[in-house]
This record gives sequence, structure tokens and C-alpha cells, in this order.
Amino acid sequence: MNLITRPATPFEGQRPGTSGLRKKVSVFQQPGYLENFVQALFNVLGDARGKTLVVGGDGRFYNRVAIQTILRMAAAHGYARVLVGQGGILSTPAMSAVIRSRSASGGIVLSASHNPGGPDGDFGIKYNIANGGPAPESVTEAIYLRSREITQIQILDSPDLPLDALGTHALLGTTIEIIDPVADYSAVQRALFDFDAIRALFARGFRLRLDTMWAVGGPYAKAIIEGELGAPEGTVVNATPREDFGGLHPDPNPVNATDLIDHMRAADAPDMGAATDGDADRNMIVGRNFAVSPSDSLAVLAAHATRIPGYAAGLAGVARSMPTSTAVDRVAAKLGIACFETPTGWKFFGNLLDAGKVTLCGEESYGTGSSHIREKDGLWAVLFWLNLIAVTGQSVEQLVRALWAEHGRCVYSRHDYEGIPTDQADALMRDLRAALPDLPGTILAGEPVAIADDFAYTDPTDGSVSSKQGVRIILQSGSRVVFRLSGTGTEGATLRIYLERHAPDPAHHDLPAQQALAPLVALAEQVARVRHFTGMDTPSVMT
Ligand code: G16
Repeated sequence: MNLITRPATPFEGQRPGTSGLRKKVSVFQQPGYLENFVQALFNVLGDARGKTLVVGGDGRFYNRVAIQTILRMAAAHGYARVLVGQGGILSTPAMSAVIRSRSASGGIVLSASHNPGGPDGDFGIKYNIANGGPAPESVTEAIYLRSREITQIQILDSPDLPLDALGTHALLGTTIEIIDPVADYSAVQRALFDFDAIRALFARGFRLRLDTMWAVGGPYAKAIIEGELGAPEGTVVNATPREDFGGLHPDPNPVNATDLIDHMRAADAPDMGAATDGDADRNMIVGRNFAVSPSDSLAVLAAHATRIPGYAAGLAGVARSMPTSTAVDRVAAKLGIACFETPTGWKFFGNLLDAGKVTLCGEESYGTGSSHIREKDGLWAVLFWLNLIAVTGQSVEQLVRALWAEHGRCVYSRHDYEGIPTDQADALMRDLRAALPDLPGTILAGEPVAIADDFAYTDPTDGSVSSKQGVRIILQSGSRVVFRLSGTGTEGATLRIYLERHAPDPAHHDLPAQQALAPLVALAEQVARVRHFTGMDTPSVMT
């Protein structure tokens, strides 16, 4: 086993997006592509001696190949210890839990999250820091800059290690430990929730259908929901991780989790449905014939948090990404706690959580989480809802309707225009930004525009500024339209248009969302000429 230094030349475009570097598998398969990025990362991280690194991924195609390469490079850089999930598996929330519980210096997550997998699908790599959360922009930008000046790679010429059995191996001076991917994560959940109450709920015949979408959530859900909590076998479906997620799109929303939605519409529907995504950090909650919007889910959890043992002392505050609906703001105001508005990207919650300013956070993109780790956590959200149902005796739908009755309904939808030529998407955003100064005071969708700006965020703990985080047009009533380009796609550009309208009157709560939001869709077309720039008459996806 020799330490090798190989010459390398930089690849274009290794700039991490909203959540790490995501590209087509074929891009990652180019010789040296992964190595360059990992070398840039290790260059930024500096001296590895005495440190522990965690490595794992969502099991998608190329996961195993990438892990072997990373182990050879980590050993070449002198890490004392590398912990790897058995079979190369670690869900994103489990990675966060392991980093924290084992006091690791950081972790490398191999995932493209909800993006499709397989040889023609997507792959991704992301670095999490010692708090267990995604590296902040200062670190990801430094990695990108280093990637542009790579001249050599340091690696071992060692054979592949067996990843499927628990155990310890030596790679040069580095100890490689294959660990149980579920244990640390389960321990964190057990400390938060009333497992006895949830067990009793299942014992009373409560029926859950949890669709883990052939992805990494399966083993975790099987162990906790069916194993520890006694739900009948078959409660967790599509539970065996596959390298291509069964050819499906592992994104838990009503458009992609259609099988779950169909089951929840049936006459004999279970009491609750839920789905998790490729790396098990996203979640969708569904009642009987009743899909819960992620923004409402966050608000319900915040409103009832003190009924959960782990949050009985109350919430320090809450946070949501800017495009997420303002439902949780209304709950926070009632509770008398702070509510922070951050740019899109879980990494922006890390400082707020570390500083103890917030306890719960969430995003419209089917992500919810709390201070228990530093990633969003799909199964945590399912357990939270189960615990809540167990102690309140209310159904999913009753809990959401009670939120609407008290605070009004924040009717919400996101329209995505996928695969737009990048120059067209950039032109749309450029024109829109240029139009902003003239909008305040003009009448749009029958109301004066109160605010028209490009969202910028100053982190209250370290003062770092993130600008150009999405264009907002906010009307006098608080209704709003937000425009931004996705930072997670791998083909062309994706335009996201987020629409929100507050409906205080219960008589309007059952109006279909697309109907209630039609005036805002027209506003979006009027100010941004969406059809002109995208060449599309309708969005590719509406959630
Ligand atoms: C990632 C981020 C989320 C973000 C989502 C969508 O989620 O962690 O914070 O909301 O992408 O980002 P965008 O709108 O830029 O595509 P995940 O689950 O893909 O890691």
C-alpha cells in the first residue's frame, strides 16, 4: 500500500449549490473528477492528524465507488479515524447524528437527495462540519476556489475495503471503522419522543403507511417504526434501498409520491401517510385524502411542540426559509417567540441552532427539523406527528384545520419550470430585478405592492451577508410571489415561483389552492413574462 501523488488539472464548475455539488453521474465518472473535489475539500480543511471523519451516502449508484476513493484519500491525508456506515449507507440526518455523537470533525455525505439515481441519474457530494450541519457558504466557496487551482491529488493505491460487515480495518495510519448506520440516529429519536405513547397508538390499531421510496430511509423506518414501535410489518413500504430508487423520482410530494397519495384517497385509507426522500431528510405528511403542505406541517409542529417530551420546556424560536409560507410566523407571534427568515438552504439554520436562537425550523421544500441534529430529518417529522396524534387524539386533518381556524389558512403553491436554457432563466431574473424599483405602490392583482425587492440575509450570529436570494413581490395584504432559480438541479435552469395568499375566512379554506392563487399566477406572468422566457405555457411541476 503506497502513498501516491498524482498530477491533476482543474475541472470547470465544481461550485457547490444549495446543498453540495450535484451533477449527472456521468460527470462524476470522469477520471479524476471526484478526486479533484475531495482534494480541494481536504486542502481547505487542513491538518487531518488526530481527527475523525464520517463517510456515508444514500446508497445511490456510484455511492460505493466514491466511498472507496474517499477512504484512500482520507488515509493519504492522515485522518486518525474514518467512520463509514455499513454498506456505505448513512442517511443525511443519520450522518448529522453520528458526527455529533462521535465528536467527529466533519463528514462527507454522498447524495443528490431527491434527484433521480442510477447510471443516467444524479450524484452529489457535500461536506458537513463538526456541528453536524452542512458547511456554510464561506467553506463551500473556499472549496470551489481551491478546485480551480488543483495541481495534484494525494491517494493510496490500496485495494477496496469490505463495507458490508461491521468491523475495523487499517489503511496506512488510519483506522477505518464500519459502523451500524441506524444506532446513533435511533438513540437521538428515543430521547425526544414518547415511544410508549406511539407504541400504544399502534397497539390500538392506528394505521400508518410510510413510503420510503426505495431509498435510504427504509432501514431506519423499519428499525424504528416496525421494530421498536411495534407497527405491523408492511407499515413501511418500498423499504429496500435500490441504487436507482426503482427508476422513480424519490421526492416526497404529491406529484412524485403518487402511489402514497392514491392509497390515502382510497375508501379504506390508513389513518396517516408519509413519505421520505432519497437521503431521508425530506418528508411529506398526508391525512386521509388530505395532503399537508410542508409550511403548514412546520406550523402545526411549532404550535404543539410542548406536548412532545423533547420540547416540553418550550421553543427558543423558529426559523423558516424565505419562500416558505408565513404560517409558522403566526404561530410564533401567538407563542411570543422569535421567528427568523433565512435564505433557501438548510445550511443557513446552523448558526441559529448553534446559538440557541431557534429550536424548530423548516422549508417549503418538504424539509422540517430541529436542534436535535443540524440537518432536516424526514423520519423525525413522522415521529413528531405520530407522537402528537397519540397525545391529542386528533387526526392529521383535524390538527391542520385547527391551525387554519386559529390563524387563517396560508394558501400556498410552488410552480417549477424545469430545464430552461440557463441564459433565458438569467435574462428573466435580470429583467425582473430591473423592474423592482418601479413596483412599490403600483396595483397588481387588485392591490398595491408593498415591497418589491431581492431578498438579502444578514446572519445574526456572524454578520455574514447573503444577497440575491430571491425576488419578492409582497402585496399590501401580505399575499406574495417569490421568484428564484433552483440551486440543486443538474440540467439547465429551474425557475421556482412561490405563491402565498392568506385566507382568514374559513369559508375560503376549501377552495382549491390553484384557484385561490390564480390572481397571483397572473401577476407573476405580468411582471416576469414567464411564458416568453421559459417557452412553457404551464409549469413542469406544481406542488
Ligand atoms: C436542498 C436544501 C434545501 C432546499 C432544497 C431546494 O434540499 O438543503 O434547503 O430547500 O434543496 O433547493 P433549491 O430550491 O435551490 O433547488 P435537499 O433535500 O435537496 O438536500
